[in-house]
Amino acid sequence: MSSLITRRALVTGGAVTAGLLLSGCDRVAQNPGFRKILLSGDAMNQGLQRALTNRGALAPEFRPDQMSPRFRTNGTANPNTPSYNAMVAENFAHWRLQVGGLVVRPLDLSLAQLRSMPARSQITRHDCVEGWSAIGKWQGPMLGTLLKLAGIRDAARYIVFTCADLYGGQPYYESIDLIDAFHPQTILAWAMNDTLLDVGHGAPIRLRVERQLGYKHAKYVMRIDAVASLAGIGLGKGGYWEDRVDYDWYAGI
Ligand SMILES: Nc1nc2c(c(=O)[nH]1)N[C@H]1C(S)=C(S)[C@@H](COP(=O)(O)O)O[C@H]1N2
Ligand SMILES: [Mo]
Repeated sequence: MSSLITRRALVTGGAVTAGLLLSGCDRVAQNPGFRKILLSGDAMNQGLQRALTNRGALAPEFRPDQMSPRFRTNGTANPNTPSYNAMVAENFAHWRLQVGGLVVRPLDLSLAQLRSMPARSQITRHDCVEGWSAIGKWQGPMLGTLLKLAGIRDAARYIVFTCADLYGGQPYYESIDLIDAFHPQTILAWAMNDTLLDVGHGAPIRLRVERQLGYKHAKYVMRIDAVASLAGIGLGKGGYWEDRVDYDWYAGI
């Protein structure tokens, strides 16, 4: 089924659309029906979505004194597989990050290499759909820096993250488009709150994609692939929760 926005959908959603054009995207983003049409991955009308939302805007950043005293963990708090446990035991000395798919120069990076790259540091608010938020500080290279090193091919449209934790035997996975991939606040964090990222929060690296909801922030990232389509990834909706419980692929906030 195509979810492209039809003239009829625009007309019947006219009141919402008119308000949106006058007052920015917030109201429409809160309208569940409209979100569903707009935000469901490959099939969405990206041109319209971009026209309606300012994808380049920065997420709010906070002061150190605003950081949450406690930042809970959610989802997997420890992948606890034999291979992950072995990597923890040696402080990730032999952990490697693969960057591949539709790239000119596939990368195979050690944690030391990632930590030696220019890093961005940001204090941001994490919002989980389950109804909690926390403000934390994250540090790591911009994903865009890695993607430029690897050289994205013209056919690439999405960046897919494959994680070390398994759900029913399959790794957790997530994906974002190239706008978010090259957004300046999209980083591969190896530090949280000024200490090395711990196991609970995604050691040794986790994605921060600050304009989106918590489930997009893949922890325990092992592989990053540039792909032309989400059709071949998992069940095709671009992420573990998108495939399982129909969360929006575009979880912009
Ligand atoms: N690999 C992996 N990444 C994940 C999850 C997970 O279960 N596995 N849970 C997601 C959800 S729903 C949230 S809210 C955040 C939680 O991050 P935190 O544990 O650092 O609070 O991680 C996201 N990334
Ligand atoms: Mo979440």
